[in-house]
Amino acid sequence: MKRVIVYGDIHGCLDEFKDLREKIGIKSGDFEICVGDILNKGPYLGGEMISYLQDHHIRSVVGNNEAKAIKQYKQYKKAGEEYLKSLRAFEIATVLSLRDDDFLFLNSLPLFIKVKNLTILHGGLTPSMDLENLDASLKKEITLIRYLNRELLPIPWSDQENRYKFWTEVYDGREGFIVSGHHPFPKPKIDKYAVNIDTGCVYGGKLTAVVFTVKEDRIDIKNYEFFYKRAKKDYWNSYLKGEKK
Ligand SMILES: [Mn+2]
Repeated sequence: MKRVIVYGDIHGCLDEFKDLREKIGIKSGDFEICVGDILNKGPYLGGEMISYLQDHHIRSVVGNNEAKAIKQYKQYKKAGEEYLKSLRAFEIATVLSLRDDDFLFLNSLPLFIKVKNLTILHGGLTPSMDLENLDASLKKEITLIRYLNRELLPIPWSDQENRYKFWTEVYDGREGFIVSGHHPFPKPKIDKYAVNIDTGCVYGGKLTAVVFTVKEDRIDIKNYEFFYKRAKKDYWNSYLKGEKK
């Protein structure tokens, strides 16, 4: 392993993802990992995204959108067509694009991946969470955490008023240097022990990758490099306009 390359939230933006990989110049010996939310909201379907990752040996952690697709696929298999009526158009498209094999792939995605002194996860951590000993009830939280309140507890996305700090600002490095996604910022959010690389490609922003080099069996977390690919359009807002009609 010579380089570790981590990709931000792709959300079905496969064209941008391919372009970004080309820009980086992927070669054998590179270890590629996604921060999750590979599917939903964007132009390419879940099944297509999974095939691409598998064909290119790209790994991923689970994002909240994968967790949702897993749940919806299970329900669909149990209750049939009738269940789909309760879903939004993009969710139906995702569910119908999945084969049983894809479902198994989604189900196998880990909550986090540790590569030496580097950790990849989708959302975030609170100061009291221990990744190796997570209570079952907290597992979902890892994919959802963004801002914390004054007690350093996670708050829902909608609770703007009680936002005290973004979780990366209080993270102390105990789980290694973390690369995460889930909350889009205009550019990567860089803190002492973590970097968030969701730059909102599906919302017309850009897709970000961060590239680390491996030196003497350690990952050099002081000298990483970002690569970007601008989104061709604001896919999600185009979708929302169509949904309203
Ligand atoms: Mn997410």
